[in-house]
Amino acid sequence: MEKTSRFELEKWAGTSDARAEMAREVRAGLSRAPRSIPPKYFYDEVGSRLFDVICDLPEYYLTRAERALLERHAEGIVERARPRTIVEIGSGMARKTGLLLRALCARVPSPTYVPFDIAPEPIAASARALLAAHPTLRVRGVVGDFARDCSRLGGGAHVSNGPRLFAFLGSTLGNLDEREAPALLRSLAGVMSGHDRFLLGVDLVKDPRVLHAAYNDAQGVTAAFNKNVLRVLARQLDGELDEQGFEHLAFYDEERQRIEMHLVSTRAQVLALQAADVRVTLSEGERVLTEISRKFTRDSIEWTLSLGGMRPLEWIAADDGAFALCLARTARGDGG
Ligand code: AVJ
Repeated sequence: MEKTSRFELEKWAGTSDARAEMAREVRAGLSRAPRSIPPKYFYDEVGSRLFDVICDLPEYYLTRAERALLERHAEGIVERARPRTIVEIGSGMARKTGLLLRALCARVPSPTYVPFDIAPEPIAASARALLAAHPTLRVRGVVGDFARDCSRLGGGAHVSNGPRLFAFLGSTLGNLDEREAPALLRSLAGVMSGHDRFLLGVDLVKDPRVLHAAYNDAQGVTAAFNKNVLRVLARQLDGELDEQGFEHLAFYDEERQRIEMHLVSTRAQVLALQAADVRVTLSEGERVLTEISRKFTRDSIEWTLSLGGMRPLEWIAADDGAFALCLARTARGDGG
């Protein structure tokens, strides 16, 4: 009997530093104008569960649109990219990765999946299901912050004996602004060989009413998801925050081609987080930006990729133009 474990988990984010870093980031965001909270802190256990519910909402078309594209194209993508390993940036619950992994496992004898996420729980939970479904698969999870740790995917055992497909799905790129998105792509391009490929899933510019509805669902799940970040901060950073004192606000900015999600203070109040040394006075109606969710066109994504040192190879859009997958490679000339 072979005893080697098919599941390993490596932590690149030390838990004690993680809290200090959260305190620093939250303090910085809340003291700047406009005030903001980094969106990665939405995803505690409750937040991850709420996001799961969002993915199934009738208004939130993104997950279904991307899944439909992968159902149709995963095999072709894997056939052309020829990976031995799939690295998923911001893997979360890996809701749609199974489609790529099925194609991978059908092609290569010892396939590897590297889920990379800020939290260990979703990695472990999704790995269990994927390992059961794919008997030859090996999972080597990494807990880290993709905005900081991607360059480490270039080290040691991570440069495996074959091409890798880096997947960045779910339009998570949309959370990053015009400076952050190219910076992340550059850090990925820096660890990619000429044989590696990058698969990006992005939400597209469309009728503002459709976008508005996707972030203002009738059941109020998105509102609850937005407000939950207050509980995360209160718990992690020793604060007292009254959810009642805030309202959910999400709107589409047509000029900037992005959804902005805010928490609006319903009254004058002090937002105090002892462990982060935060004491901020919010006036009635004052907004705290909790997330941007950028919407792209083929042009704007190709421009973003080029700023990030990547060259687009293939554009696969849904027939109704709701969502797209883009396959790319590093713009450097080596190999591939
Ligand atoms: C996971 C960042 C892609 O921006 O649509 C869903 C998060 N926020 N509803 C998105 C989210 C509000 C989602 N991403």
